[in-house]
Amino acid sequence: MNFARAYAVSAAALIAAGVWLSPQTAQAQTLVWEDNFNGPSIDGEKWIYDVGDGCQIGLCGWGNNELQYYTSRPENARIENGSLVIEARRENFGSRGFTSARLKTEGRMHFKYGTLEARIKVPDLRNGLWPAYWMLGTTGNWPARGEIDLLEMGSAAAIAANMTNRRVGAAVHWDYQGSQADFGQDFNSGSDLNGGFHTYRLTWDPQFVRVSIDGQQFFEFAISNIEGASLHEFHAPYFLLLNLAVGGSYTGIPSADGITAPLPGRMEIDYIRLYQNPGSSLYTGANPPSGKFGVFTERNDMNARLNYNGDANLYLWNNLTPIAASPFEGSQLMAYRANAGAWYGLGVATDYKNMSRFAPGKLKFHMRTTTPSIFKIGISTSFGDSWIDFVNGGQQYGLVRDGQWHEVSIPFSAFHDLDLHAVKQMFMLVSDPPGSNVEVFIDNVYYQDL
Ligand SMILES: [Ca+2]
Ligand SMILES: [Ca+2]
Repeated sequence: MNFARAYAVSAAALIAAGVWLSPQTAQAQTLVWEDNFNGPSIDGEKWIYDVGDGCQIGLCGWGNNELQYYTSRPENARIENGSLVIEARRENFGSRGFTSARLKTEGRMHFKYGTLEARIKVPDLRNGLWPAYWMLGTTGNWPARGEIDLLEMGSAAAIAANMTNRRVGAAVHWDYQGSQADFGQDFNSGSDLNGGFHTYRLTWDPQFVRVSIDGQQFFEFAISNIEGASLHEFHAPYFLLLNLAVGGSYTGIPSADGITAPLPGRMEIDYIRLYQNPGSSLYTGANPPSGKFGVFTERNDMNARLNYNGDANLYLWNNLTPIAASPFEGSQLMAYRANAGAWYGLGVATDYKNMSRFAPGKLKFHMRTTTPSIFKIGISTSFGDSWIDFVNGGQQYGLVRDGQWHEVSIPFSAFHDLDLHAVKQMFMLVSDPPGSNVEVFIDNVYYQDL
């Protein structure tokens, strides 16, 4: 109610200032991205999975004590009758008693500002199912990356109020002076929301984040006080997530015997459509590079390369001291000493890069070292980290540990679970603690597409 009054005041002020935006203006937004889920299978150009129970990234239960194991199997996520189906099942899998799926557009579709409309059907949630249609910021650590929840159902409070299938929550989470800040509002429907499709709309502009169901707005959050309320998170790009969790802190159900919802339970998404105005931002990984892509090289035969004055950074993570040495080519190289007894590592981080055209090709670099220790070379993507182990005496991909420069050439097909559509760290090196001090030199790092 207070929001209705506030809205009337601001509308009057806008009219007085002569900047009232007519509904026609709002409708003039352009459709810039959509998935109608009408194809034969889930579109890997638009979606990637989070797989597992979260423990593999140190976040068991995905930070919420969720009970399910997320898979990328069709049992848990598939296209059916023109909808994306996410199915939660009762089955033992990877030490968990339930399976489900979580899909995201990370590295495939990021946007800032716009109108996002989705048509979604939730299953009978009673009790313990937790469907979520939400967004995370593309940069930084939670909560400083920002989170916008557009649909969550099955909360402990809704269960207690006997509103499990009728209450929808929307919320935002951000960082305020180093602490987590939250704001949420609910919609209580007069009838059950499961069993039928409903339309959820986000309208996001530099002033407000608003969410409606079937045209009825129930969430509004003012974001224009960027400095005062520390709201930078809501003026940066986000990606989408869809999942159907089982149990967990939101539901207040911490163990399998509390899950009484009929299973399998299916969350269905008919479509998601994004409309934007000029000046909004959209990333879809369009026009990906090919040929040779320079990661750390000065050679002039690259088709494109990282810009270390732009979005690329070389990070020394641990136990690496720069030393003077001659490069393999050009004027720069990675040249470091690592002390005995401690792990060492470095990484080249960038904004997301669509490197999918390099899938049939190779990661190439020159390396010079005498270390007998085990080290690994990795790439970090929206699907996680992927590593190739270099064990002395094992597969060396061209490296000889004789203190001379050698070209190392690793087929991308040798990396497991590599999501080249969304690369975040293009080159990583990590070593077990060496037995004695070592020197490591790397230069001429690039991706080649065949
Ligand atoms: Ca559809
Ligand atoms: Ca160089």
